[in-house]
Amino acid sequence: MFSCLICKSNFKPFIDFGKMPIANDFNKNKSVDYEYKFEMSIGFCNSCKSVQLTNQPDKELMFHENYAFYSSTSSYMDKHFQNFAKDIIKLQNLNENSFVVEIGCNDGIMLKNFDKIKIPSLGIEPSKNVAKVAKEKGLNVLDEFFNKKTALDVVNKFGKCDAILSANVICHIPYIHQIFESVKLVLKNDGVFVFEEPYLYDVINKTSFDQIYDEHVFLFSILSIKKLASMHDLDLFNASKQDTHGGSMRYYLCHKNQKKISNTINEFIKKEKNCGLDDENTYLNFNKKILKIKNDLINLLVKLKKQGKKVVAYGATSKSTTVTNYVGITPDLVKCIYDTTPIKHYTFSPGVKIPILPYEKFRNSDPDYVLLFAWNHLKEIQEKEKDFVVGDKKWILYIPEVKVI
Ligand code: JHZ
Ligand code: SAH
Repeated sequence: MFSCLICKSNFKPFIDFGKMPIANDFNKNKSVDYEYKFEMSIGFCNSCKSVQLTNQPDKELMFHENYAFYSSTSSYMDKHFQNFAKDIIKLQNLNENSFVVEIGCNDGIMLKNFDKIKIPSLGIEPSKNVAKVAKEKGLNVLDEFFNKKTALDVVNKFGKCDAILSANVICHIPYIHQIFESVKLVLKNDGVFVFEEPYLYDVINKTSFDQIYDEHVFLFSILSIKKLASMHDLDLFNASKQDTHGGSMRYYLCHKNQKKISNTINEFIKKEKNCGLDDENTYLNFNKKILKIKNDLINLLVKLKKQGKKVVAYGATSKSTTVTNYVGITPDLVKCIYDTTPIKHYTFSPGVKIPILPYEKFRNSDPDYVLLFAWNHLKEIQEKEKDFVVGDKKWILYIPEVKVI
C-alpha cells in the first residue's frame, strides 16, 4: 500500500513496469552498470480519484544542467504556446504593467511571447542548460525549482503576479501541496493560475501508457484537480481540451469566488465519470490493453527481424523509454533512433541502449519501417517526411494500437 500524495489515503498500484531508468538519461556511456533505475508502478487513489506513480527518482536526478528535452523542437508546439500566451493576455487584459510567471519555462517557448510585446515576465526553470537558452533569448529566468522559497523570493523582488502559467510541469512535482501554497503566495487577488498537462482521459482512451515515466508523477483529470484546488481554497473555474502531447487538458484556477465557474467543468466531470475515470475497474482494463500493445509490438518487430527488414525509430522521446524497456525493444530489433536534439546525438537510449543519431542521417538511411516514438507529433512529422517515408517505406505506430501505415 502507498500513501496518496494528494489526500494521504492508501492505494495499490494497478500496473508494475519493473525497474526503469531515468526517461531522459540519454547518455554517451553505453554501459548499464552506472545506470540509476527505480521501481516504476502506478496506482489509482479511489478517495481523491488521482492517478500517480508510487515512487519517483529525486528531482535533481531528472532536472539538471544536462536535461535532454528542449521544448522548441516542434514548430507545432511553438504555435501552440503562441496561442496559449494570447489566450492569457486576453483573459487577464495583460499590458506593460502586468506581471506573468511561468513555472518550468524550459527554453522560453511560451515566455518569449510575453517578452516580445513588453509584458513583464519571469520564468522559473531549474534545468540550467535549457534555462540558459531562454536567458540567451533575453528572457528573465530564475534557474531554480519552484517552491515556497522561490515563491517568496519572487514576491519580494517583483511583487505578486496577474498570471502564473505552466505546461507539462505541475504533474512532474510530487510536493504538490507546497506548489499550490506557493502559487497562492504569488498570485494577486484577481490573478489566475493556468496550467496544462497530458490528460488522464486521453491516456485511458488511447492506451497511451508511454505517458507513464519517471517525470510524470501524476496523470491529472478535472476530478483530481478540482479536489486539489478545493483543498487550497482555489476554484477551478474553467478548463479547455488541447490536442498537444496526445491529448492534454488546460486547467484555469483562481482564488475562491473571484471568477464565475464555467459549466464546462461539470460537463467534463460527466464525461470523465462516463468513461470510468472514478472507477478502479477502468484501470484494470487499461492494464489489459497495455499488455496487448506490448505483445503486438514485440511480435511485429521480431517478425520483421526474421524477414530481414530494417527498422529504425523516429524521435528519442522521454515516452519511448517506457516503451523500449517495457516491451523489450533492443538494438537488434530497432537499429537506431533519429532525433533533431543536439544533446541527444551519439548517445544511447536509457536502459536498452539504442544508438541515437542526428536527424540529418535519417535522410541518408534506407529503412523499411520507421517506428514513430514521437507519435504525438504525427501530423507535423508526416508532413515533413511525406516525400521520404513513402512507397515501400512504412510507419509503425503503437498508440492507440499497433499498426503499420
Ligand atoms: P516530445 C517531454 O516528453 C518531457 P517527450 C516532459 N516530461 C513532457 O511532459 C513533455 O516533453 C512536454 C524529436 N523530434 O515532444 C524532439 C524530432 O526529432 O514527444 C524530441 O526529442 N523531429 C517534459 O520527450 C522528441 O522528438 C521532429 O520533427 O516525450 C519529441 O519529444 C519533432 C517534432 C520532434 O516529448
Ligand atoms: N513548459 C515546457 C517544458 C516542459 S519540460 C513545455 O511544455 O514544453 C518540464 C520542465 O519543468 C523542465 O524544463 C524542468 O526542468 C522543469 N521543472 C521540473 N520541476 C520543476 C519545478 N519544481 N519547478 C520549476 N520547473 C520545474
